Amino acid sequence: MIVGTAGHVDHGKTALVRALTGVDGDRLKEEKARGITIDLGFAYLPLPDGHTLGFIDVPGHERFVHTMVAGAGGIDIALLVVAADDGVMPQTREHLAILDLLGTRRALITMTKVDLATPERLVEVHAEIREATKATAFAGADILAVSSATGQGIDALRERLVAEAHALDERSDEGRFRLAIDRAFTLPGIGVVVTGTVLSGVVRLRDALLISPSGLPARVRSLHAQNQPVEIARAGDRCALNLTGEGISKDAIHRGDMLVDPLLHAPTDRIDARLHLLPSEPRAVEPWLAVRLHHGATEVGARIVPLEGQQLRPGHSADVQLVLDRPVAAAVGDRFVLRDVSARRTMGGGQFIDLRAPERHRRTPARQAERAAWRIDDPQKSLAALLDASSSGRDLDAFARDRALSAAALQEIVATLSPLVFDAGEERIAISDTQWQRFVAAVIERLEGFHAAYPDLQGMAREKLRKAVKPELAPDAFALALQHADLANRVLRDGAFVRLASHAMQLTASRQTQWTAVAPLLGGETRFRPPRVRDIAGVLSLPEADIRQLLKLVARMGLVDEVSHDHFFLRTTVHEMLQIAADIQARAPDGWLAAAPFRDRLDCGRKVAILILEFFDRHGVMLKRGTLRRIQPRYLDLFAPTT
Ligand SMILES: Nc1nc2c(ncn2[C@@H]2O[C@H](COP(=O)(O)OP(=O)(O)OP(=O)(O)O)[C@@H](O)[C@H]2O)c(=O)[nH]1
Ligand SMILES: [Mg+2]
Repeated sequence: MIVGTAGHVDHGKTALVRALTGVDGDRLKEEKARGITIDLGFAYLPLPDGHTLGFIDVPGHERFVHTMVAGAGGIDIALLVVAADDGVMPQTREHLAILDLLGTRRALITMTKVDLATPERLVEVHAEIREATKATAFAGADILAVSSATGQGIDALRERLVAEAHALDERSDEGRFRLAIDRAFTLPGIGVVVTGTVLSGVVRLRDALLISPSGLPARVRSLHAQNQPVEIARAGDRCALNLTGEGISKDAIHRGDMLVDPLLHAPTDRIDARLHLLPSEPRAVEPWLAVRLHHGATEVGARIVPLEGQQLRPGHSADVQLVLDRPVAAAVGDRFVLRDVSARRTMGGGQFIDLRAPERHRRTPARQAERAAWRIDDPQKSLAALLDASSSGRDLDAFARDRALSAAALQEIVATLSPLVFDAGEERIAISDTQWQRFVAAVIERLEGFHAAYPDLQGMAREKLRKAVKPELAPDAFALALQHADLANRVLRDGAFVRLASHAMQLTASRQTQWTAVAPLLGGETRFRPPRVRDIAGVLSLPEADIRQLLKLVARMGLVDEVSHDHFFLRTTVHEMLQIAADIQARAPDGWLAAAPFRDRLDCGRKVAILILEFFDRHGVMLKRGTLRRIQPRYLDLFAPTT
């Protein structure tokens, strides 16, 4: 069990930890000289039953509140220290507020220095403490009277802590490994050591991990939990890890970094969160207010964008977007504390909701529904709600990563919810049954609408369709979705276009009129050397572009083929030419098709004959060797009339 001290400067926190454990947490020369705590202190008290009580001793001075927040993140129980002579003071209240915001559920309150106060004073301070804690999670906590100077009450307090340790539920090891680093230093002969509290999961010797947000790889060479060498450490343990790896050095690692399972490394600088603004705040939070964000052992500048209304008033809670000065390593549900930019006061705090918050459309009802879904504690219920709320399907691995879920936990959830999953390489996109039905209906409806509006187009551009349909799937997932059995027979892909299987292209009335005029020009005697686009336009006195468009259209319908640029032949003519070529080849003694006899039979001139043969080459109908060609028999029907 990890105990964290809290309380105003000079109220006797360090002295109390020393009285309980025999260890002096004030290690620094400056701390000794000034008689105050500056950095976090650590002490361990092994118990006869094998348990170890770990203590994190924090500074009380108002200038070091950021250090107190860094220390208070991973504790199991808070030990609030109030000096009987001084009574409740500003940092007593501020530390209380911070513990409350960090979600600390257990606390013991000690009234120290009782040797310095009269019995009347003790009664007074007792009442002050009750008053100060009444609106916090520690309202009913016991208040123990102690003196580190005389030893009064120390044994009773220790026994009480031992009882608390036994009553504490084992923390679950579930989830992937995360540890908030609060110290990094080098030990001679050993190397780089980091310390911190394991927030989730387990860590073993030789594990490969990452420092986040830097992304530096590290391997665990040795491992201590509660000051004892171990092979494995788990959530709730206070660890010291000797790390090795290229680039690992004391200067490359900082307080506030996270040591994580490599799969969890995905720093973020835009987070939607639930924020509670303390009632003591002088002003409401307005958009883009600059603050200091404290999370785990890290501290970073941030700006606040209220998402419900334009302001957040003191004493109220609301969803906000936090825009960070630099990315941090975080998980959904993590607690945070906000302090003002000049680091004078604690303003409020709360919990992270969504680590991948969008910059735009962040206040829409759809986003509100997504945040509500993320906020659900139970990961299975949360994913179910997210799948229903999602307007785009949900990347399963990103979901598991942001909640630090193990592979097994994710698998179990997916097996229970059994959503449709599209395995699109990097991503596995899940979509709920309801959303899938909606998607299928939307695809069909959109294509029907498109075909009705543009009967002469072969179909809708796939990317355009993807964006027009809700839920909007990512491109890879969308391509897979169109192949799903529910759609595969009804929707066809045609190059970059998508159409309904039932759709047959039709010309509009005006196009039909044009085609009726153009078609005879392509047939008849001159069908093997038909006029080009420009010639047709001249004959009919129509714009060239119009004729080109018409011919491209009827080409898609299979009535003509563009043999070379702007030179369209009737499909029946192309078929006929291929038959002629086959006939020539059949009669040739060497079995090869030459250009000259082909030109002679078509009477189209050498240049056009070559263009026609090259057209066949492009379609793979003919194999060319030198100037000769051989027809691939299996392609003979390529231009045959469809029945
Ligand atoms: N008489 C008496 N003095 C005490 C007691 N506890 C602490 N002190 C004295 O009070 C002074 C401050 O004690 P610390 O333990 O350093 O106080 P702290 O809360 O750790 O202070 P910061 O860490 O700087 O916030 C020291 O001179 C202690 O010797 C006590 O129970 N009785
Ligand atoms: Mg101290």
